[in-house]
Amino acid sequence: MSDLVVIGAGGHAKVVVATARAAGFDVVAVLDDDGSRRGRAILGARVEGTTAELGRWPDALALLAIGSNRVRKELAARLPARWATLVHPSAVVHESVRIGEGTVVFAGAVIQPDTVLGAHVIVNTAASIDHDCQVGDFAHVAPGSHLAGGVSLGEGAFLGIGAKVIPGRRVGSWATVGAGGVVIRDIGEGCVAVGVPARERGPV
Ligand code: JB2
Repeated sequence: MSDLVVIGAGGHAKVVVATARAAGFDVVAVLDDDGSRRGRAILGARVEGTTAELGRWPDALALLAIGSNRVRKELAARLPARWATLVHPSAVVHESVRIGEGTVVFAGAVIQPDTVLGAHVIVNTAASIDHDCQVGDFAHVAPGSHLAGGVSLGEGAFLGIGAKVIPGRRVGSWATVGAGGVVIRDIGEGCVAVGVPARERGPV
């Protein structure tokens, strides 16, 4: 059993702790830079301090359990950690799929052959990613979202809950697709797209 330090003590961390335990990790500490959270617990795992204290667990792997794609990017660049990769045992991930460090795949997700997931990606509950997709670092595919084959998500892209992307389309870096949106045309870098079909509302 590997030791894991979970960074972040909010709602996303709760699911990360549950996933980590299901995947056989021992969650030895939770850290949060909001000092007021010290002493609280996430599913029984104590908030021991801030990320400045990461060195207290030199042999543990770590996982950024913060929903904000930009905050995960900032912390990944700054913190001297060895990152875990978590896959819930109920997820179906083809053996050809490549998964970057720090990435989490939650319960019920399905990932099909030859898809590549970058680093610190979130594949949330019951999302599906079909064959030959490319998912950039720090992207987040929210619960119940579906990517058809050959879709590409840029770095930090966010697909809201229940969003869908038809085959071969690209969602640009740091773009957002609103909940339930259906992407049938490429979405530009940094754009917000909403609706069915999803239409761009311009940069954030
Ligand atoms: O700038 C920051 C920062 N901003 C927020 N730097 C650092 N180091 N940490 C930051 N945080 C941390 O993110 C907070 O201290 C806290 O630990 C966490 C925010 O918690 P919250 O419960 O608000 O959100 P979350 O990121 O855990 O979960 C969101 O994203 C998930 C994917 C929620 O929307 C969930 O419902 C969602 N499932």
